[in-house]
Amino acid sequence: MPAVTTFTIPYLQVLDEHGRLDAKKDPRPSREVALRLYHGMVRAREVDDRLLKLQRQGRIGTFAPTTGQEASSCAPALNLTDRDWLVVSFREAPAQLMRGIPLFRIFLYNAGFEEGNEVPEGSRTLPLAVIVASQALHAVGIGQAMNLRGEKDAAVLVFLGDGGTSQGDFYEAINLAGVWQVPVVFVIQNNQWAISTPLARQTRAETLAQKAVAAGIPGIRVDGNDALAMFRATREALDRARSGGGPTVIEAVTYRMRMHTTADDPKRYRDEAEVEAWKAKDPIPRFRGYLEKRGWWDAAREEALVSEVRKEIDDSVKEFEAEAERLLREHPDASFDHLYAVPPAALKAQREEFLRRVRGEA
Ligand SMILES: Cc1ncc(C[n+]2csc(CCOP(=O)(O)OP(=O)(O)O)c2C)c(N)n1
Ligand SMILES: [Mg+2]
Repeated sequence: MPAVTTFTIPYLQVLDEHGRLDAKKDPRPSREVALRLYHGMVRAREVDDRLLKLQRQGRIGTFAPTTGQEASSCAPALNLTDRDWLVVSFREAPAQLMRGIPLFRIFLYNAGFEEGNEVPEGSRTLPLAVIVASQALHAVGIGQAMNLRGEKDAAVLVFLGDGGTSQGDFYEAINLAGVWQVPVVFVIQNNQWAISTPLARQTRAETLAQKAVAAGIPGIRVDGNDALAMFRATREALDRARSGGGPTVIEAVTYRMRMHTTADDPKRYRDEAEVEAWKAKDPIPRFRGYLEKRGWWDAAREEALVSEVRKEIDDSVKEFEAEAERLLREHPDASFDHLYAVPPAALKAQREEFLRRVRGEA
């Protein structure tokens, strides 16, 4: 039978696991841009380490670690202009930080304060979405609003997970993205796991990128632990989106090195040998090797960067704890606020009792 159609899914890798550069594919970022990217990745890793300690000390609530996913989160965000929109899920603190979300807000959010989800005035960044894949629809909505308003030279970058691609929201989003030709770049963080569900139980498809084919839009698979490949793929897709070329799906192949959230123990469902194997593909030392070969980095700079970032984190933790204390003092019953539009009597009574206890009256 003749084929009605055939398709291929390109794969982009610039720096392989051994740090070997494919010079023809090198996007050749300027020194300044490359160092900004590296700073963002190291900062995100240090923040993740601190979040885990704060959680273990009971100073924040549960959070979703990002270790291992720094290249696939930071590099796309680095390519955004102030006119572009950023739409994130719960595991994109590296992208949020790259975008300029103040660090203390990341801590505050993970300590359970909704104020942690506030974005700076005028920033085209959405509060993070916890409802898996819902944000893909929000991104397409923003993209279509841009189309209707005739807004040019701006794009939307949206992140979702491998598990998110099994949601109806994702298929609806990419389908309409194709029909409407919205300026949206979808980055699928294929970190191999959706809590305890491995990719093999998520889909029978060979790649997640090929899901774009059914929506009539370009799909590409990228080594998500290769900062240069992620930088190049997202830059090209965003440029195309901004110039009227429509949406793109980018599958970033990466790995969730830590637990799903701190409420979960991955040793119960995955083999530690798998985690060990992925350690060799760590995006940070791989990109550092590239910077060193270009003469842009060395041990002294590394030491200075790590101590600068740790100092910033110390200061931000103080800022977060002071802010949390103020919020609790001014509004201790905030957690009762948004449960119901019309609170049931029992909840009202609980709230009043809670407040009496806070005031030391009960
Ligand atoms: C609609 C919906 N269903 C279920 C959940 C509970 N949940 C939170 S994260 C998650 C798995 C997400 O996996 P993936 O999309 O691969 O993202 P990752 O956690 O790996 O970053 C689930 C099922 C949710 N938040 N939203
Ligand atoms: Mg996942």
